[in-house]
Amino acid sequence: MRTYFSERHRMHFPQAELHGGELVTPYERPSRVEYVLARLKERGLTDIVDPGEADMGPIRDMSDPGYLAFLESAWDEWKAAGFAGEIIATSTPVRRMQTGRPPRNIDGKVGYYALASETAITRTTWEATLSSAASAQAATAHVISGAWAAFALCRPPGHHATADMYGGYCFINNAALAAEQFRASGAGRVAILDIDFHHGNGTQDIFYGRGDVFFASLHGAPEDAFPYFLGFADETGEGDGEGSTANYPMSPGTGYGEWSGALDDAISRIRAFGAEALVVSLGVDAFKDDPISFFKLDSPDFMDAGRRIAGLGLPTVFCMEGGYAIEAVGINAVNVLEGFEGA
Ligand code: OKP
Ligand code: ZN
Repeated sequence: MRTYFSERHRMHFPQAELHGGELVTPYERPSRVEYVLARLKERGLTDIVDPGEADMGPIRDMSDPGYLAFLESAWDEWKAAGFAGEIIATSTPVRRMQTGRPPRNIDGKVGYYALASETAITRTTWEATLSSAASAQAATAHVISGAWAAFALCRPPGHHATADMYGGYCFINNAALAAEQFRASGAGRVAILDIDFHHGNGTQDIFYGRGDVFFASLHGAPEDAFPYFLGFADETGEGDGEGSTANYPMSPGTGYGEWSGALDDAISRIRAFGAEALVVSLGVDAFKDDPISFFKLDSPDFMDAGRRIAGLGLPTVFCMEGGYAIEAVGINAVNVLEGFEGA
């Protein structure tokens, strides 16, 4: 399986994440990718290709224009306002404050477009974000042109990003771009399987009203886990999308027995849906030693999960999402790919 990966991911490396009232080195850091690359090479998966430039057309089609303009100019506006630090959201429109009017003031605009404030933006975040999207696009193009599967080693991740919000370390939704690209290439129905520990609220939101893209997510229950406000089992889609969303929220301490049962159920839902192509949001933060998560998967479990996913028999793009037990991220992510390939 070929990997698409851009060196430009390093251009997103904020100094700080707001965590527990402290500014700490972000969990989502460039070295995560180094561990994945090292493991790919160790396992002989050395077909690693630079994706080139992102195709802006599909990104514009998927995004709110004001949101894209914000991401492109946020840093310059932040500096022009005289702020010395990285961009961090402070005031967000919650409950009865939502008039849908983005402020002119950059501090206000940051809050308007943020869904969480842990994620900082720097001068070069946007360039790294586009390189991540480019990897998803190139991997999908590779599968559309006949490869059975491809791995987009995306960084920053994407599954929390909506058409008009960033946060949870995500800015542009790479998995959603891949799914739309499959649709545009002629696949009538596409499925997205999100095995990251966190609910893929952004992906869900983008496809919630659509019947052509099925979204399934296995994640920590919202009562206990970020993003806290979405990912309940009774979120099943709306309108044309009714029945095309499947959420599997699970409790602290969940191990592979229960998790793999949910995976099998999601897989059978995807089969019944009649998907012609698959996008996997490949987070490996369900791992037992992940510092910000609470499932108990072990490294061999990821290989078994890859095997089960391969049972769908679908052309597949894997998009890297989370995983913060840094030294195990490579083993766990590549285990999914090897389980898939060996199936
Ligand atoms: C992104 B992905 C620690 C909690 C921060 C954000 C988690 C984002 C996870 N400060 N909450 O889904 O792996
Ligand atoms: Zn995650």
